[in-house]
Amino acid sequence: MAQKLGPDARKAALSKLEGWADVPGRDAITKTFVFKNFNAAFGFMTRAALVAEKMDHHPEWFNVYKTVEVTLATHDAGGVTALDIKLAEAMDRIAGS
Ligand code: H2B
Repeated sequence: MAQKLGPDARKAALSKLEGWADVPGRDAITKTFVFKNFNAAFGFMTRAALVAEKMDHHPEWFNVYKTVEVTLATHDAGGVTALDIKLAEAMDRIAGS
């Protein structure tokens, strides 16, 4: 099972990610993506969902119109693991393409 990242590894990983931040009061990371319209937001979610399913690692997310709020944590580990960093990187790639 994936292990929770220690404080140093967590900090290093977060510093390499653009726009991701710690969730206050919870061991998780979050980012709010804003797209140009609902179609772009839902396209992002569709593509990210396919990656998540392939990874067997799933986001918590909330969509309103063109905004998608994402929270990532590894539920089995009770915190942020390398899997969350990997999914965050994939989401950034998808959102940027
Ligand atoms: N997604 C996330 N974010 N955390 C998990 O711990 C997790 C998951 N566990 N997706 C997976 C599914 C697990 O329940 C299955 C059985 O592999």
